[in-house]
Order: sequence, then structure tokens, then C-alpha cells
Amino acid sequence: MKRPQATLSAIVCVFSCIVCATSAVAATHPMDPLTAEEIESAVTRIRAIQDIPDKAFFPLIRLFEMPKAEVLVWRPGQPIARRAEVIVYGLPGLYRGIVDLTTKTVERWEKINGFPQLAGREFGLINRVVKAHSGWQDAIRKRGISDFSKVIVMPFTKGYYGTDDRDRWLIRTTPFLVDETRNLWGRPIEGVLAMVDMDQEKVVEFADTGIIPISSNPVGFTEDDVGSLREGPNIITYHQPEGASFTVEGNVVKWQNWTFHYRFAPQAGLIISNVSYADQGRDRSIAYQMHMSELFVPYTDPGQAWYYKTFFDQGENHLGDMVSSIRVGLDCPNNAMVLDAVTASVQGEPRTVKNAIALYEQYEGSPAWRHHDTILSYFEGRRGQNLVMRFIATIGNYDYIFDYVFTQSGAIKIRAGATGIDSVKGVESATLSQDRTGEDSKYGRFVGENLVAINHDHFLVYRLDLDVDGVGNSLSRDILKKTRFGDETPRTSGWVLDSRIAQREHEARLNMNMKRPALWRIINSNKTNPWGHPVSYQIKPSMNAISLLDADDWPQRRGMFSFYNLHITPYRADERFASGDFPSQSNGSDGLHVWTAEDRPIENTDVVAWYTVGFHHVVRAEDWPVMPTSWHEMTLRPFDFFHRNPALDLPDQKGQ
Ligand SMILES: [Cu+2]
Repeated sequence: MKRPQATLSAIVCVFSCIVCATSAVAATHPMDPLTAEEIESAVTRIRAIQDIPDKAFFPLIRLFEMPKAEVLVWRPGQPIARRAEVIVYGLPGLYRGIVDLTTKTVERWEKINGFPQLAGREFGLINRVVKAHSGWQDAIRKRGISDFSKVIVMPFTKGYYGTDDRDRWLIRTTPFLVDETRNLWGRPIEGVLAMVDMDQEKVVEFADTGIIPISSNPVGFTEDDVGSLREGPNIITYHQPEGASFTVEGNVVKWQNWTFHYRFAPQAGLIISNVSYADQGRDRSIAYQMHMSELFVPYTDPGQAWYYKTFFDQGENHLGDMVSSIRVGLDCPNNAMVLDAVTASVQGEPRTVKNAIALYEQYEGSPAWRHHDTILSYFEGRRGQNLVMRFIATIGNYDYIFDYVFTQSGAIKIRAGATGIDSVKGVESATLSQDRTGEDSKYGRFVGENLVAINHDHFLVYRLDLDVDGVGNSLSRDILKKTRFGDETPRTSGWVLDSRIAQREHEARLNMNMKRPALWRIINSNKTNPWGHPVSYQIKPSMNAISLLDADDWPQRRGMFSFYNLHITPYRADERFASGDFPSQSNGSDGLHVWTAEDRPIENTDVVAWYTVGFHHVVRAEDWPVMPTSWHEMTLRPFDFFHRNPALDLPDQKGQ
């Protein structure tokens, strides 16, 4: 049987295959992403004031947004103040510049604290440096591997554990054997620990903690690997004979009363801005901006090779830069429009990512609403169709599918699908029956011979800057309060709503609780619907989880937001990422928990909701060698925002 082999060059290709020629476009909206010309211009301005040595690089080049107050009054055709934020690493250290692209001047240039994300650039360096280390070579040979080209050394962010190494950019590594498999993650070579100082380009810590068998189980998942295949079902395809019913002008999308702007950003991935809904011809604002803000994935194994694996996948890797091009017909329906994105390479050059985003209408085969009246003998119902904007990021072993789903009834569903490959650890015991002490399977479950998938969590925090009919908003917590009835009724008990407006940030740090249910709504108390209720959008959770780590555990100190499903803050332009702008090796001194510690007022002001979608992942055999996609979601649901079901005016289209 022919087995494709992964090689170092094939892996490097992951980072280079999406680099293509860029085309000239000018920004027509304040939220438009930086164009290729703007990226080039920004880098030219920075190079004009600062010598950038060859070893330095540009971890991040992104739009520096026009102030919110100016964007809110901006109208198409009016001038746009365009600025770029440019981060440079290696001067030495981290520097940040703000470039005015109109006047072509550097407005700000400053040294800042922190370390860059893993940007692909370090992959080659790590493999070169680690493979040249004599201790590492001896350790690999001891495990019966003499051909080092069959070993790939993967870099991992090391986090922070209270040691005073915050002045050095350090990367930990794990080697993987890729002989006869394309599943890079399936054959970890345990016990060979090398840490690299990225500035000195040398191994500064090395340990061989002992030989653990490398699993010989098949771990591939190509058709050849799987061998016997079932007969596939007949394919369902989607066709819209009359074409899509959305329009995309520049980066502004319009569909079924919705208008929003999209852009693709290197750190946040997809950013949806200026979301409004035309209610009987009048555009009403719902959200100023929505995007992912952090993705915290702590593993729970305390062992020497695993304790540090507590990743901040957005800030330590940059979701947008980890984008994986959409495959139409597999990753999304055939009727999708796929959109390219321009981002910057670490060399500071523009690059176009092909098929970064999919935009499509989806018919789920369900009614938007229906009623069959058996007494009066009539039926009335309408087909429901959604608009989905999607991107996919592959962060090392995991693939995440990020969706914003706009419905005809005024709701926005925000969902994420997790698939890809689980992180596994090589262990001495082949299976559970051999694990007599229970040590090998204490923090995970066997998914193959000598392979244990380690327990972990995923916490996806979204930054949702809602502007419900304007910026003056509050959080209403409507508690379903149990009540005891009097003698006037045969009933003894029920519940009533007890609505409370959160005055300050600490009152708005909330978790779901089945015993004490409550609605969470962002309300505009200055506007009411015709029936007298303040207009609002509900933040409606689905299944959720909070962190079980202790507050004194270093990963938790850096990802404190994961103690709560919801936070509300007053709007601040520079409060964007829940674990701070540069979480690599951060010590928890920046981020949502630091900002909210002030307990700032949040009543009737411009507020931002931070909603965390969390799930604990106990890995099953069925999650190996590649996981079935598992979805997690939340919904922004109109609540007294309209005066009736906004999908009432749908025409009767039964289709074929
Ligand atoms: Cu998982």
C-alpha cells in the first residue's frame, strides 16, 4: 500500500502555499482591512525611521481603527483616516508603531513589553537548532531513530510559571516521528525535552526523561490509511438558480434586512462590524463589532513534558494567520461565495490568502415558523433561510470552524466547530489493562496502543460590542424568581421576573445556573418598543463550562476570564483581547480580569459584552485519529427589539 510521507518541506508548505500575488484595491470604508499598498506603505515608513536587521520580523501588521465616535457618524464617500499598527520583534525586543497612511508619517514608535506569537517563521529555526543539539541527537538515536529527517520538532509556547524568564523569548518543543504517516501528531517521541532561546538561537534547556515506546498503531486517516471504505451516500448539492440573494459591495454585505461589514484580521480572524437591521425601512444598529478575543486551551497533565501545555491559541498563535483555505463542497455548501483576504507576512510583505472566508445562504430544511390549525382547517408556514459567514483556522493539531449566522428573525448565532487531531501522549502501557498503577491514564484515556489523549478545556471568548439602537446600553439581568402564591389560587408556587440593571462590572460577571436561571439582555433603556418595553438583545447561552483550575494556578491567572461565561465592560478601544495583546509568556498582568478589577460603571453607557463559550474535553476513542466536528454556540436574540415576529413578512416560497 502506498503511504504518503510527511516531510519537513511538506510541513513548511503549510505556511507558504497560501502566499499569492496581491491586487490593488483602495479602502472605501473605515473598517476595511489594510490593502496590500497600505501594508507596503506602513512598512516603508517604519523602515525609514528604524533600521530593521535581517533577524528582526513583523509579527503583526493590522488596521488601527478610526475612533468609534468618528466611524459612527461617517457616511460613504466621506474621507477616511487610515492608520496601520505595526509590531516589530528583534530590535531587540518588541516595538509598536502607528503609521498615518494619509500623511505617511509614523505617529508613534515605542518599545513595549511582551513576546511575539508563533508565526510559522520559527518552525525552520527550531528544527535546525534542536536537531543540531548533541544531547537531542543521542536521545533520538537511543529510541532507535537514526534518520532525523523522519522527525519533526514542533514548537510550543511555554507559558509562564512564576520564574523570572520574562526577559527571554523561549519556546518548548516536542519531537514527533512522521515515518509512514501523515498524522504528524500521532507518534509523539516522549521524554525528549528541548527548550530554545529564540534570540540566541540555541537550546538552553535539555532533558531526556526516559524512553517511552512510540506507538506503532496506524494513526493515519487518508483513504489509503483507512483501507476499506463504506459506500458514500448520494451527494446533496445546493443550487440557487437565480443566484445569491446577498450583495457584497467592497466589504459591506447586505441580506434580508441585514447590513454588516466584514474584514479579515491577522489576530482576530473574521471581524464583523457595523451590524444593523432595516426594520420597516429604518436601519437600526445592533452591534458595532464582533470577533473572537481569545481561545484558551489548558491541558491537565502535570508531568514535566505536559504541564506547560496551556495554550492561548488566539494570542499566542494568531487565529487569522492560522487561516485554512475553505474547500467548497466540503467545508461549506457549493452555493458559497469564497472571499480572499490580504494579510501581512512576517517579512512585512502583503500576501493574499485564497478562499479565507465563505459566505453563503443556507437552507436547513426547517420552517422559519409554521402553524397548522386543525379546528379552522388551515396551514400557514414559511421556509427559513440563514446567511453564514465562515472561516476556518488550523492551530497546530486543532481545526476550528468559526461561524456568524444571520437569521431572518433578527437573531445572530455565533458558533464554533472543533475538529482536527487531539493531542496525545506516548505512555509505557499499551492499553488500560496494562496500566496497573493507573498513572498512565490518570489524565486522559487510551485511544490507541501506547497512546493516551490528555484531558483539556477549550474556552472561546468573543468580544461583542453591541450597540442596541445606539450606544447607550445596559445589562439587564432578569432573574426567574420563585414565588409562593396565596390562598386565592389552588396553585402554591410559580415564578416571576425580577429585572435588575447591573450598575458596575463586578455585578456583570455571570455564570449560567440551572437552579437560579436568569436572562441576560443588553438593553437600551432610552428606547422602548410600541408595547412599552425597553428594546434589547438577549445574550442566550447554549451548553457551557467554566474553568476548574484554581485561581493560583499560573495558566488560570493568565486566563482568568474563563471563570465566567459573561463579562460586561465599558467600551475602550484598546481593550480587545481577553488575555491582553501579547499573551506569549504573559504573567496575567493584562486582560479582561485586570480591566474589570476597577469595577467601572456600566449602566446606560457604551458597553461591550464578553461571552465565553467553554467546553471540557474528555477525549473518546471516537475522537481519534481525527475528531468528528463538535459544535458549540451562543445566540444574540432580539428581545422586544421588534414589535412582532420580524420574519412575519416572509413571502410564501415552498420551493421544489
Ligand atoms: Cu479538545
